[in-house]
Amino acid sequence: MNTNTVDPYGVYGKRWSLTFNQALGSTLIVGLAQAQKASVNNMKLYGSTSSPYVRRIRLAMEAMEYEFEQVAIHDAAEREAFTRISPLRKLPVLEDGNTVVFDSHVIYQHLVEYHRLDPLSVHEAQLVTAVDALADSLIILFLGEKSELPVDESRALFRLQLGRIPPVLDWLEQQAKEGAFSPWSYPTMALISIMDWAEFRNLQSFERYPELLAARASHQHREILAQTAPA
Ligand SMILES: N[C@@H](CCC(=O)N[C@@H](CS)C(=O)NCC(=O)O)C(=O)O
Repeated sequence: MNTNTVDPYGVYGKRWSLTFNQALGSTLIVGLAQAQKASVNNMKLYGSTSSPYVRRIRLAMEAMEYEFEQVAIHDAAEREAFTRISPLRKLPVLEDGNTVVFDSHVIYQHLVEYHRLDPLSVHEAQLVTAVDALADSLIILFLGEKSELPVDESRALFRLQLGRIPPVLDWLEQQAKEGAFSPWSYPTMALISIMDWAEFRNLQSFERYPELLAARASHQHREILAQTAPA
């Protein structure tokens, strides 16, 4: 309340205002606490146990309560039904109360805004983008193989991916050498998710990238990694 304004109600009015403001304040605090609690308890993550994009979000949500609902996104009927939840027909999708958030990047942003995850620095965002480039290229190669196409230099679609993967890995290796994946941060979660997935699908070996292997090994003791290993 602005104390410079004339108070037509005198002392009693002031008292009333104070009491009212205090009451309003506590109502707001209780209301916010309830909203946050309700929101935490109402979270549902749609995903799969193999997707590297889903896994990075599961790792980031380790300390949160949420329901994990598996979607067989490549099954025609489930895919069709899932369109009601996300027009993109891609995993992950987060439902938080009445809010539906699709794409791992937007989900992470949502978790920063409403569930106190650390915001990413520009460097961290760049690390995640490089991991995405690797992930997307590997996924295209995987889908090429699954579609029984010739996954080699003869096709521009695959040539571009095959040409991108080594320089991205070299760049990530250098970043690992400089300690970028030492903290248990979102870029590290994204990196380990794609490394494990690439091996799980027999798409990429990391033998030539000792710094990346060492960075992953330094986090191997975390139970959440075993709990979310690709299956
Ligand atoms: N940019 C998206 C990529 C998500 C993505 O590609 N998800 C894959 C699973 S790893 C998917 O749902 N694929 C189904 C499809 O492409 O139809 C994100 O960051 O969430």
